[in-house]
Amino acid sequence: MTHTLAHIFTQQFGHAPTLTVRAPGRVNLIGEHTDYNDGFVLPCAIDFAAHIAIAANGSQTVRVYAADYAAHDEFALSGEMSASPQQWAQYVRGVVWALAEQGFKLPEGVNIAISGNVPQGAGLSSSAALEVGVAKALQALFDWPLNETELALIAQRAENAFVGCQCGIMDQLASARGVAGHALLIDCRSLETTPIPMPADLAVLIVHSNVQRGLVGSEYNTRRAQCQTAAAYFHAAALRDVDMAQWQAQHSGLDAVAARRARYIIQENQRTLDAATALRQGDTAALSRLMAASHAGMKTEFEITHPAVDCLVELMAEIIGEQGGVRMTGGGFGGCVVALLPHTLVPAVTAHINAHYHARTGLHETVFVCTPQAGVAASLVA
Ligand code: GAF
Repeated sequence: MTHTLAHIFTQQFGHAPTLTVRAPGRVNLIGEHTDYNDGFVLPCAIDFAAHIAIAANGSQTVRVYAADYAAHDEFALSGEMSASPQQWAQYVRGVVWALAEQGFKLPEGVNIAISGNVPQGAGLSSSAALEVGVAKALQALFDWPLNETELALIAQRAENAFVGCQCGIMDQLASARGVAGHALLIDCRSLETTPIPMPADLAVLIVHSNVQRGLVGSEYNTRRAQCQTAAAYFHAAALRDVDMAQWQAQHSGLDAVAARRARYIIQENQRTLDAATALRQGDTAALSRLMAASHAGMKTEFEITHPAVDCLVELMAEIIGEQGGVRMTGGGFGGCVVALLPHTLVPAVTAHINAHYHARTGLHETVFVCTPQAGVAASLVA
């Protein structure tokens, strides 16, 4: 992909790129909507990625070519950064804006070509991959002293303040700091990441419901506001600081919806820590219970699933049983389901979905088997 993109870059701009970057998407195994509550998440970077090719251009203009859309964007380095009507371009502009805000102003214009294969609107972080990829490309090109965690924070700032989605830090950190063959337990308060080896006998199966979802303009920001209301009610900095004993003792004065949302977050945080332990120990029965409880919580307490996604989870659980776990992954309201299961069960699970999912929902699933990948990396073009 990067080889082809380097070629496309040369065709577009009339010179070769200086370097290329690969920034992966992610799948979250458990710990949903816990990141912006300062809690814990357990994602891994996946085989799908955003690819960036870049070179300085000696002008005061940034020129961007999105190969997948055959679309262009162009903006000047001077003056206020304006919004683009093209959504993909917003991510690039947002990162350039967020870097400048942190004191990393581009010393000259750049030419950028981008391409990617992270399924969009699927809950696999195509936008975070693009943001982290652009941030890494600029950092590597200008040799700025920014580490992977700092790049992730800049990418998140772009998404929060420029694109307008109040996302947490999980997606950007997973893309920036993924470790091949491992899931990452992330403490979203300290930003400490602990790699947990994926047991060799377990496959990471991702099934897209093909219910499209969009984070911007979705209920995502509403959930975040409800969690903030609940944390303030409990006099806590974040819901991470509230435990079930406090919830039991004090929730009765809280609005019933916010109380449900808070209970889900408190329990999901604990499930995530427990799942990290279970993964370390290869305890698939525990993973099975924790992922099932996580899905049930997302369905009835946090109310972010979708009937077609619930149907997929039920179908997959029928075959997987206690040999692995299955749940919706990502922001919710559609998108993908993730399962951890023995490699040997993958054909039976996919056959079962194939036999029943379309009949029950009118939708066709898309199945991906992924292996946990390393995070973002830049390579000089020879
Ligand atoms: C989206 C957000 F971008 C993440 O920060 C996270 O909150 C996730 O939804 C839900 O766990 O991917």
